[in-house]
Amino acid sequence: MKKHIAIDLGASNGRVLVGDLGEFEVVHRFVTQNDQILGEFYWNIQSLFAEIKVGLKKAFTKYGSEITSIGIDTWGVDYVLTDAKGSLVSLCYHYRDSRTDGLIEQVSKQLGGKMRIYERTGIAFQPFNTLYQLAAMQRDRPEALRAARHYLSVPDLLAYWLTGIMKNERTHASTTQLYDPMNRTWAWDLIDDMGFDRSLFGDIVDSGTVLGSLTTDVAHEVGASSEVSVIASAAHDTASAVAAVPAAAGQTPLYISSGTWSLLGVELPEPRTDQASMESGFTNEVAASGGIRFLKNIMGMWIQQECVRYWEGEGQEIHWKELDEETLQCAAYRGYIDPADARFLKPNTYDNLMTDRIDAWCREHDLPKPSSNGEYMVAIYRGLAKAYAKAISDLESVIGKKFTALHIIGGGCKNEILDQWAASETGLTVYAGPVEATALGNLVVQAWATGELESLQDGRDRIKREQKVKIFRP
Ligand code: LFR
Repeated sequence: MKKHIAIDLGASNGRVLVGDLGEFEVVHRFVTQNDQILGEFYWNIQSLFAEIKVGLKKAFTKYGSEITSIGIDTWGVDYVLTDAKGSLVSLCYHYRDSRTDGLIEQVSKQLGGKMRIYERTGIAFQPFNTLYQLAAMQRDRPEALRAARHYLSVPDLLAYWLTGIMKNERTHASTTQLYDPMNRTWAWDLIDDMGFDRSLFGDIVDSGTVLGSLTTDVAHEVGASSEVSVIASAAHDTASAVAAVPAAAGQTPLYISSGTWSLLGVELPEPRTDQASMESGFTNEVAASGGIRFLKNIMGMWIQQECVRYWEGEGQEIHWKELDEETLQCAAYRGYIDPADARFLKPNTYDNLMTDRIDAWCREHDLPKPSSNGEYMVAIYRGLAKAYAKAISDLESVIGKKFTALHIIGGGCKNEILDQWAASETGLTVYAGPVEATALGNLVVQAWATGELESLQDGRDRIKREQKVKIFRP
């Protein structure tokens, strides 16, 4: 099989991977840098582009002309606006920036209520959705919004910087809460009612669309041949991950794409925008296949990552293996948090640390507060396992289906404590793996686009055959 490059950017780190589904190699890993500048929270987008080029160079140095295409996926909802010539009109905000606080209520009123927004977009109400980010821009930086001519998601922008071609990829567009999954186009009525300029929103292309080749400059810089094409893979990372769930044809696998977030759900042929789906917090994002990822955002490894970042900042050396051992020794500690509590969404600040928020939650719920790193981890993992169980029972009642198995895919499935606790709390058999689901899904979409796979299911079949999965029983 031919080789493809998957550029896969998550909220904590990114990787550039070369592979052909059976075998792959991560040639470059890097931290996805962000910065807090004068109280606002941004992605360091140029450093991400620089790291991508480092990865491409390593890939082409090693695999040269075996490589036929490149695809990019990133986290959802974040974007930039450019002027007519493609320059950014503002920095690239991080979705955890506070400027959208309170905007769900305000925008919902302006647009005639939550039910209308949900019926038109199917997207669950998260303060970071692109809709609220653009509303904040309209309020705080109207001149910048007026200067803007193009909306590009983060992966659309990175593809543009590689090729000079601007398109809006569909799975990512669907995360904005300005996309209409029934008519498969932008939700023009909401865009009009918000007073956004329609011309900002460009052509939407399907996952698997060949965008074009690298610009001559980039090709030269990274040592690529001119035949390599850049493909809009499933540009939303979760859509890529779901494309790699190792499930057989005809199944409706229940999955958690586990990383900074835990995205729990199923695939459905059509969106579900009834009241029960809205009230239980389910979202309808577009899948690589064009179907619907009906899923719930559960705060995932983020809470743990912020605790560890704080401890490391205080000079503690954290080794994951030791932390896991300590966590297991603390399993008798009975505290836990509700990861859905909004207080856990934002990054540490010196006067509002994640560990303090966990203490406060336990205090308010008459639970003992954690007294060691291990107990903090217990509180987080137990809280996550309980949140998974609740989301699965909500899902079962909304779609009227019972599950017996749960696929946990992505980097978070390396956490075997959580895999086991998830099995025990949900009563389901957990299949953990593949770890690199997102990058593999990205490769699958490219192999499908270039005609090496007949269908996305063929990709899943190969992953099922060739990638390692660990089983955890309740
Ligand atoms: C996961 C993810 C989720 C999205 C969140 C914010 O990486 O893409 O699907 O809701 O990040 O963009």
